[in-house]
Parts: sequence; C-alpha cells; structure tokens
Amino acid sequence: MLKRAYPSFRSLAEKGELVRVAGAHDALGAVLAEQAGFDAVWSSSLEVSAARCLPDASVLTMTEYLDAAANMQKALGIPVIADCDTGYGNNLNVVHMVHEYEAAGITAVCMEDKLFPKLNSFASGDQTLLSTEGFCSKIRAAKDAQATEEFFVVARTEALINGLSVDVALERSHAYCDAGADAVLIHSKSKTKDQVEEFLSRWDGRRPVVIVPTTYPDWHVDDIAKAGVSVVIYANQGLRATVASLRETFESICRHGDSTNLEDRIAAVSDVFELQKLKEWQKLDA
Ligand code: SPV
Ligand code: MG
Repeated sequence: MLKRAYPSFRSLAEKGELVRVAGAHDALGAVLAEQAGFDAVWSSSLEVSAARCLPDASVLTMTEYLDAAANMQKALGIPVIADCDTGYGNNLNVVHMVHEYEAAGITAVCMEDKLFPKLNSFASGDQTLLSTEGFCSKIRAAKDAQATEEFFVVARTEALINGLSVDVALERSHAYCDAGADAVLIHSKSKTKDQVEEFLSRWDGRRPVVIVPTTYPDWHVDDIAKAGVSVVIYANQGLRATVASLRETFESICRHGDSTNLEDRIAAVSDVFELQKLKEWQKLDA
C-alpha cells in the first residue's frame, strides 16, 4: 500500500510498555528505523539541520522542520514525534506550530524550555532557560490550540543541560504537568545515567517520562524500562552512522579508484527500489 495508516503517538504512550523511538531527518531514515522495529520516529532538529549542514540553532524555519517531519510521516506506518525546539518563538508561534503540525498529520510534538533562538543541548554556548511560568504559558497555549484530544505535547526540560539541579528539573516538570503537558522529557548531557536515574526515582509517575540516552549509551533498554521510563529516544545514532558510513564509502572509492571492494557492504540497487516501492508504483501504470 502506498499510503499507510499509523497509530497516534498517544496510543503508544498510553499502552504502558516502553516506546522505542529512533531519530531521523528524512523519509528514508525513518522507514529504515521502522523496518528495524522502532515504535516511532523522532524528527530531530539536530538531524534535520545537519542534513543541510546548518547548525541546530533555530536557523531553519518552522516550515522547513515541518516539511521534514511531514515527509517522514507520509512514508511511515508508525507515528512521528516532532522535535519542535522552543516552539519557534513566543506563544503565537507555538499556536501556529500546533495548528500546522496537527493539520499535517503529526500526532505528537516536543517543546523545550530554552530561550528562542536555542542552541543544541550538547553545544557549548548559551543554554539559558525560559522562566517556568513563561514555559507553562507556552504549554497552555499549545494544549488550547490542538484540534483533537489525541494530539500529544511533550514538555522537555533543559534544567540539567543548563547545569541546574535535579530538584529544579523536578520542580519545572511538575509545573509543566500542571500546565497540561502530556509527558515530560528530562534531558541530560552527563556521561552517566545517574542524574536521570535520580530524577526517575523521585518522579511520582503523574505523567510519562521521556529520555534521550545519547551521552549515557550503556543503559540497556530493559533497565531503562525498569527505571520507570515510558519513551526512549535514540536521537542521532542514525545520523552519526550515516556520516561514518558515507565518509568511509566515499574515501574508499577515491583511494582505490573503483568500488569493487565495497559492493558486498553497501545496499544493492534492488534494495533501494524496494524502499521506493517501485513495483507498487509501476502497477499503477500497468
Ligand atoms: C535532537 O535530536 O535534535 C534533540 C536531542 O533535540 S539533542 O540533540 O540531544 O538535543
Ligand atoms: Mg533538537
């Protein structure tokens, strides 16, 4: 089938089982994540901007991020959760963002509590947070703007990224839930899971918790589930694999003068045709 139905992100989050999500920046990466067995795809601001060799620093516009997320969703039978940075500005931008993403068939968005323009969480530079009340106001604006009950808004706190304590992260997350957030994302750039684990041990379960274990990659998914996480996002492993693989492939061809020694390590053209659903398309003109 060329056009595929997909469940809402909310229906996955409410199942009570850990939701596994992979980051992507285009439909091809998103479909490969789905084929590998992921439950949902994270339309990553880092990936979408990196795919254009631009920094993840609110340089691209909402329309460009939406275009990327919508292209992924159109190709998938699983839902996209869209990384919407700060909501692209103030409350007015947040409302416009929710209208546009929901109309495009995206069932979940994530907003973070940094100032616009924001900088990627792992980059050195300004990681200043918006006031708690300011971000609660954005969450209320988002929740009031959604057209369907199903639409899911994740509130992401960057308190730990900013060097603040787990206490502050908890206080902010509680306030975001009171403002109507459907889940909270606790982000950390610590090399160990300790901060996130402490957050989880003190979390009362009032809403699902989302984590992004980029800098603490050794936390096994079974232990992540046991710690009380509802959604785990492998946000950029696909992008980093792409960089490493393309670099190796292109360098090898330049070095050897041909691609013979790569042939058994790279996908066949027939594999690419299958991802394109070429046969199904050809039937349309049979
Ligand atoms: C992204 O994938 O764009 C994220 C996660 O927001 S991080 O890059 O860790 O900030
Ligand atoms: Mg991002």
